[in-house]
Amino acid sequence: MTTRELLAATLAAAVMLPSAGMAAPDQVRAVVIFMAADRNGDAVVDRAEADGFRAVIFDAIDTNKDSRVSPQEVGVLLVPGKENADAKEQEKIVKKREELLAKLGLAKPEGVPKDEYLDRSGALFAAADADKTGTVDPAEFAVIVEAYGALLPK
Ligand SMILES: [Ca+2]
Ligand SMILES: [Ca+2]
Repeated sequence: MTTRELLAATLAAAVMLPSAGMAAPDQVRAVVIFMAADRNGDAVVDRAEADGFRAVIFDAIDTNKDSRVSPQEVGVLLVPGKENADAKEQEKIVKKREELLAKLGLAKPEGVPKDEYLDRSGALFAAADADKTGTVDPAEFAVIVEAYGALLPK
């Protein structure tokens, strides 16, 4: 799985926010993302791994490498453009992007800088680490993927 594919999967998971009766493919996706984040393979994600993972995701989103992720950069990942889209279709795509960006907290026109995206305070990690062990296990991670996927990515 390439970073780009992983990113698309993560974002997709993020926008599916807490849905009742998570389908099997989503659970598989959560596991795949977990395995990618768990660099040393000890079956838990520690803070350094979580930060590293977010940095990888950030770099993949930041296609123009200006150290900010703009609504445009995220938008095309969330809702790919269509070739030969008529005005009405184009409007739909734009609307859908705006909706999802707002949901993910990435709608700021000036973009989100890397330090903000990386969550230096570790608030997201702390929230994910429900049992306060300092590590995130697959069950805790699944909650993040389900609820905050983009914040992993943010
Ligand atoms: Ca680990
Ligand atoms: Ca950028």
